[in-house]
Amino acid sequence: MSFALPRRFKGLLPVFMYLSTLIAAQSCLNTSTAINGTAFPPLIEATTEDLVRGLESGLFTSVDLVQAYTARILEVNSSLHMVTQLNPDAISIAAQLDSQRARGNVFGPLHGIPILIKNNIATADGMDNTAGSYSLAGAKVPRDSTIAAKLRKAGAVILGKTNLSQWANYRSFNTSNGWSAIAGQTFGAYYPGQDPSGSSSGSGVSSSLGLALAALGTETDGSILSPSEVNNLVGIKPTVGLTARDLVIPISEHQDTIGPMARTVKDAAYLLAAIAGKSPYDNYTDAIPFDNIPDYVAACNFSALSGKRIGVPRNLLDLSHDSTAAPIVTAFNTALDVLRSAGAVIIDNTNFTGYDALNKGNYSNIVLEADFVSDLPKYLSQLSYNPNQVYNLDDVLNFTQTFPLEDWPERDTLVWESALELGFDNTSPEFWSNYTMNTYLAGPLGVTGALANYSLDALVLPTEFSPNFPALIGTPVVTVPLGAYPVDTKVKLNTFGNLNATAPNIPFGFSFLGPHFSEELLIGLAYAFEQRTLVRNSITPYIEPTVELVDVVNARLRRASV
Ligand SMILES: *[C@@H]1O[C@H](CO)[C@@H](O)[C@H](O)[C@H]1NC(C)=O
Ligand SMILES: *[C@@H]1O[C@H](CO)[C@@H](O)[C@H](O)[C@H]1NC(C)=O
Ligand SMILES: *[C@@H]1O[C@H](CO)[C@@H](O)[C@H](O)[C@H]1NC(C)=O
Ligand SMILES: *[C@@H]1O[C@H](CO)[C@@H](O)[C@H](O)[C@H]1NC(C)=O
Ligand SMILES: *[C@@H]1O[C@H](CO)[C@@H](O)[C@H](O)[C@H]1NC(C)=O
Ligand SMILES: *[C@@H]1O[C@H](CO)[C@@H](O)[C@H](O)[C@H]1NC(C)=O
Ligand SMILES: *[C@@H]1O[C@H](CO)[C@@H](O)[C@H](O)[C@H]1NC(C)=O
Ligand SMILES: *[C@@H]1O[C@H](CO)[C@@H](O)[C@H](O)[C@H]1NC(C)=O
Ligand SMILES: *[C@@H]1O[C@H](CO)[C@@H](O)[C@H](O)[C@H]1NC(C)=O
Ligand SMILES: *[C@@H]1O[C@H](CO)[C@@H](O)[C@H](O)[C@H]1NC(C)=O
Ligand SMILES: CC(=O)N[C@H]1CO[C@H](CO)[C@@H](O)[C@@H]1O
Ligand SMILES: CC(=O)N[C@H]1CO[C@H](CO)[C@@H](O)[C@@H]1O
Repeated sequence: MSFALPRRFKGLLPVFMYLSTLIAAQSCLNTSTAINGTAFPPLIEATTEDLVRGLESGLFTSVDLVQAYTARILEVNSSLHMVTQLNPDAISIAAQLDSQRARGNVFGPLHGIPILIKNNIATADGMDNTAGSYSLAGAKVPRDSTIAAKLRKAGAVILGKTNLSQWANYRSFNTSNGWSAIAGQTFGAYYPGQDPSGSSSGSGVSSSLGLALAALGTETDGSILSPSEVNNLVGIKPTVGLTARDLVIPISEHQDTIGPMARTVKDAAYLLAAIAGKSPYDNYTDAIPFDNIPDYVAACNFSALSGKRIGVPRNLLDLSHDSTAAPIVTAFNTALDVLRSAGAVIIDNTNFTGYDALNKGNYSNIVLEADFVSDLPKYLSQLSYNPNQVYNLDDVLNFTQTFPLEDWPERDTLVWESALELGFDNTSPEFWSNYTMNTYLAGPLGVTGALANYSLDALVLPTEFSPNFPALIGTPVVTVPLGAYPVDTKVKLNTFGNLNATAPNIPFGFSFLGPHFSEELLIGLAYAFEQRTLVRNSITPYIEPTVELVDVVNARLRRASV
């Protein structure tokens, strides 16, 4: 589920703006968004703790929140196409949660708080789960996915489904990030026509603009990290197995994972705490090594970087593949000083020795293709209603090539054709020899090897270069905003030719990598970095919704008084 297309073009000059943001961080005192005389931040900045405080003190209700976020979605949807579907039950769910709160029955910190989820995570309700394909329009699942069920159990309101790169970017060699047949082209909010990256494109755009508290994305190789980076967000790509994947449209059981995309590290931590854990429907979650999920929110500690040994796998910052990423590397190098001044020890050149062999080999393509051929039919076989009778990749391929709105052959289906030509699935010896090579090069000769050989706590990379090695072995990554392209950046198109892939003001990020199930550690490091830099607040979207909670609350009070 989720494969990020590489961004081929980059801008020209570095920018690293963390100093200027200390001023922007004051806007919690913004009086125009105060509610009944009580200060409240604009929704583009409101955190979990702000929302909890407002709900607890009766400043607003969960129904108010649903109405405010819905109004904001409708304000920008015709420009950005980031939300595929709104939950028709959201208001009644919020009303129920409000009355439960009134009776003292609060499920947790997310009680009554709206969250958007990517349109490949199934819910057994009035919403579709399509991965953006007409082949799955109207299809039904027998129950909620574990992830959706956990969100509901935590009291969150599932507000709607976000647009994505169709099939999580696993269909075509020549398409655009954030495009799906069902919901059209998603755009980023930091430049007109911005490539939103993918495949969790709509989740990234929605979370960044405050169209919900936060959103969930999915990742196979880069699909949380990359759209988090270009949409100015914190993204957590969890260890494969920390979050259950049942009833989530798959690419690869060995690489798929589900995680939060939020405006702050702490918000992302609250969301991860709600969705992490074992599930009888996904036995990869059996690998979770602890009985109780660690307290990810408590891990947000300003001193977390103190005394930590942090490695830089310098040979991955490979500008020969992507020379225009030079400005990102400059900003990254400057940011290493932030870690040093927070008490971390930086060990440079902790290189990943498997890098060249991995690039030359074809193991990762083969692993994903064989997994997809195996895992897609397992998902389809669980549908309780399958209106187009698609049961395997051949069926989906045929549907896509014969259904005009799928935009074939303009957007090709070569990824699938290549997978079908492979002629084996993930039970074959050929699969296992490729999987073994892949995980050896990315593990012992990559992430886990560097951690052990240099006695490191964690590794850091520009997010641009961070997804691939962790993707192949299923280890976690957390990305935090680092900067944005400067005003004089030359605008460059994506390869499909319909999006501005590099342009002024497009954000980029800084990634922390660690061993399997090290989310608690990485969240702490990311928080300590975020609190010292506060880059996000200094980068502003060119388009923003204007409805705030105060508008919804005042309208309600006016209605009540007539
Ligand atoms: C206060 O919030 C409003 C609405 O988000 C925004 O337009 C305005 O610029 C903010 N003012 C300050 C001083 O941040
Ligand atoms: C507004 O605030 C005042 C005092 O601060 C309080 O007495 C009143 O109940 C509040 N009104 C609403 C509708 O919450
Ligand atoms: C991309 O940016 C250029 C230059 O600012 C602008 O003219 C064009 O409209 C943008 N593309 C889209 C799809 O908005
Ligand atoms: C999960 O269960 C399947 C059979 O249902 C088995 O083939 C597979 O090895 C198990 N995987 C793990 C990681 O336990
Ligand atoms: C925060 O981290 C520091 C440094 O590791 C540690 O000494 C301190 O106890 C931590 N604080 C909390 C509240 O965990
Ligand atoms: C690590 O990689 C960098 C960049 O390719 C190179 O300059 C450096 O010599 C390498 N260091 C080691 C120890 O291999
Ligand atoms: C790599 O694998 C893909 C998919 O199986 C195939 O299309 C491609 O030709 C292979 N390339 C090489 C160099 O073997
Ligand atoms: C291919 O799809 C078309 C229309 O969607 C359908 O009529 C036809 O039977 C399908 N062919 C196969 C071989 O599945
Ligand atoms: C990988 O898969 C290919 C078939 O595409 C096979 O020829 C090869 O032996 C497999 N194993 C390795 C390690 O390349
Ligand atoms: C990709 O698609 C675009 C738009 O149809 C086309 O202009 C371009 O030539 C295609 N590129 C490749 C490499 O096929
Ligand atoms: C589905 C949906 O609600 N679409 C809305 C998108 O935004 C435009 C303009 O704001 C509305 O007219 C649509 O109804
Ligand atoms: C809810 C919403 O705004 N959905 C829109 C997503 O994008 C498609 C394609 O442009 C629109 O048709 C939907 O209305």
